[in-house]
Amino acid sequence: MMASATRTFPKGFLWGAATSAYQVEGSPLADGAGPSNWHRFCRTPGLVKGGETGDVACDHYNRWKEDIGWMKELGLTAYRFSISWSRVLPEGTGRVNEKGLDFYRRLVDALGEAGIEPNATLFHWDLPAALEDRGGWQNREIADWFAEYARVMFRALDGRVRMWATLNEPWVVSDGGYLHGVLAPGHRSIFETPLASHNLLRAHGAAVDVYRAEGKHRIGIVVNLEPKHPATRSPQDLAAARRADAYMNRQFLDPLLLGSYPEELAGIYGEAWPEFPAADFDAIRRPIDFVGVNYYSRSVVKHEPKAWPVAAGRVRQPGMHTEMDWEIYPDGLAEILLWVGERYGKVPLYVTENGAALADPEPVEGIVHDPVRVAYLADHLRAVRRAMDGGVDVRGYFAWSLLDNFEWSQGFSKRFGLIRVDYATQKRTPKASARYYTKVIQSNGAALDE
Ligand code: IFM
Repeated sequence: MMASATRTFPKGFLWGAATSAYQVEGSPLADGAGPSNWHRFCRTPGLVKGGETGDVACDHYNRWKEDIGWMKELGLTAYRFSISWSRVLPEGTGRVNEKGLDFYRRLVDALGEAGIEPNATLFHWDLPAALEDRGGWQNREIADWFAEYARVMFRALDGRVRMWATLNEPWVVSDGGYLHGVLAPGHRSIFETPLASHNLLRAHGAAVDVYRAEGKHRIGIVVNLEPKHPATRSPQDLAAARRADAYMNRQFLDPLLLGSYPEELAGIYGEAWPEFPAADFDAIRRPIDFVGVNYYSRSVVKHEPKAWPVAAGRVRQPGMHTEMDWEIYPDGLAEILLWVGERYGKVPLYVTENGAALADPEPVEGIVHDPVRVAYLADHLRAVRRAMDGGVDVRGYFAWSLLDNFEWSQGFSKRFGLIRVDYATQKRTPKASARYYTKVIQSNGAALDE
């Protein structure tokens, strides 16, 4: 029967968990590191809930050995983390800080010894402040700066890292950082937004080119996607859903994999939509080895002229929502993976983030009971399996997150971890979802049917 053939995942499917540098490491200026734009953002009153910062976070910079111990205990076969650009290049370009590099060398060596595949992301939102001062993602030179940084990292780690991602969620950087100003660098300019998106994409392409010259393994990019469902079948709502899809999902994947922007963007950005040099599109559309998909929810949208600039407003659904107020909608993960496969062809996919922020209770006898997260994990993994049954080439799944951590402008108020972190003591406590994930991993997915 079909079902029994698909009970377990393919041999070699990666079972991982993810984090990012600024969210877990702490010690942002240790050992000669330079400040990042997030270091500054957090120091601007009113921008981060409770005035919290990543100064300590999960203290992973000092506790990485213990954290690898937890990864082993969970049975992870892969770990996705990001590199802090300003630890390695304190001014963003030029001088290399060997002590910063050593941190990542030690980390990937220890992961190797633990039999855990490292998956490194070069840019997960923390830009060296020195580069912010030179215009950050507004400056076209950033493609060269990023390529220089990428070369340093490939030369240092490619022997041990066999899976690289250039950027994490470029849409969030441009939308949150340049349009709405809720993330670093905190700008609010529709004129800057398409330039930021475009330079992120150019930087990605430049790093892929360097990798082809220097690297031996695989490189891709991580995007966050969500199905955009029209609230009604009215032509206005259908058009709003298409605009929302173009803005969030296709704005990045189309140029990356098809070589052009979706036509809706010119209408969305209006007079802020620039004419980009034609040659840029070849530079962006470089062959990549995989796409990482971060999935958290869908959105149901209606025509809403006041919802600037896309004129697509979210219609909150009645079902369960996480503490981020994101609807829990596992079917959307299968839908979006199938959509990527249909629209963009046979590029291998990884689910590089998926998880839920929940109001977890205090630990009882060494465990945090989080039944909603257990169900979330199981339902989303079943959705991944359905997409695979439908022919999509998914090669791994990374839960967000290994640890409770710094949720950007929400500070430490949102807990996404499989492992609870008590921020006062830095004590780690596993949640029931971590124990459940171990069962899934050990059975290579069969436990999802129990
Ligand atoms: O914490 C973030 C992560 O940095 C990027 N993807 C979404 C997560 C939850 O908001």
